[in-house]
Amino acid sequence: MKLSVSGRAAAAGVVAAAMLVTGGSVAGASPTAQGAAAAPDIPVAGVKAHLTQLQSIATANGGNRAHGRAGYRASLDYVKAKLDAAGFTTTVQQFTASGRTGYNLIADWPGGDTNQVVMAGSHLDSVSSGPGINDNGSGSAAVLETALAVARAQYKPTKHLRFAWWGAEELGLVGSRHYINSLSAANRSRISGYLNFDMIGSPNPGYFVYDDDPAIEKTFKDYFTGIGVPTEIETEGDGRSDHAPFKSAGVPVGGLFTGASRTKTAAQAAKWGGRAGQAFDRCYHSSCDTTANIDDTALDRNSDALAYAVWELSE
Ligand code: DTR
Ligand code: CA
Ligand code: ZN
Ligand code: ZN
Repeated sequence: MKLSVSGRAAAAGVVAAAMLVTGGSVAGASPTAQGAAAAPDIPVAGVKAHLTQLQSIATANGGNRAHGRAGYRASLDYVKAKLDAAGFTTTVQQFTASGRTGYNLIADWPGGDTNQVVMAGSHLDSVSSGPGINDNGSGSAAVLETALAVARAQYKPTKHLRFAWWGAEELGLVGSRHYINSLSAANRSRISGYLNFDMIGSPNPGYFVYDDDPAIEKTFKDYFTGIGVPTEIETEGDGRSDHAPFKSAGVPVGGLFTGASRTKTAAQAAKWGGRAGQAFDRCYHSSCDTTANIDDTALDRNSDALAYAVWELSE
């Protein structure tokens, strides 16, 4: 069942009305050499403020934000309220998994060519054993803050921007698969790319770029080259996060990852810093995946890379 309520339209009691995007320049962005608008810096303090809220939600709801639990729905309501207030058209998509009701949150930025949809998404659910701040509050908060940056800039890209927060990823990519399977073939073909962000603030971080679509991979690698940070190809996750259902449907995909339970090598520590011989995230799927389980530099760099890619791929 789909409930479509837009922020402004909700205030007027009208469901899912498209909003007129007022004119005006793209504030807060400077043109690049090609004349296109450049992405603004994403304030890591803003991203961390969302993580603090998600931590509070978990603490108030049995210590987790898992599918089918109160903490998940409270997390979704928090993200949706921010997006409605910023002028997005939001849709809550409902599904059932393991006998419990799950929800995806989809947020469309009005305007742009809806035959060319650029999507950025992350799963919002945690495991039941902890608050899931790195996995995956980090991706969810970065996608949210980037969407809010689009609104702050009143960005008017050529392509249509859509942001998504998935339910029940930890049960096996259930929410994202429900979304892609619910689209008509025509609407699936309108998605020109899907960018996935699942664990992008690991406390002993690596900088991994998905190598699925070459153009998307290059976009991310160009960003990291520009800030002098070496990257590696992400090899742990084929099929292990929400980009997989999109890839299976023929949508070009990409994304970023800072590592989970695998161990950082000495060579990786030499180029990235951190602790060789230790896991990238020793609190993966554990109760210690709290706001203390985040590397701020990794979260900042990946949030800025996310915004860079959204601007570059949608102009
Ligand atoms: N499946 C994710 C964690 C994960 C493990 N490997 C990768 C690679 C790329 C993205 C995510 C992951 C989870 O536990 O949510
Ligand atoms: Ca930043
Ligand atoms: Zn997980
Ligand atoms: Zn995850």
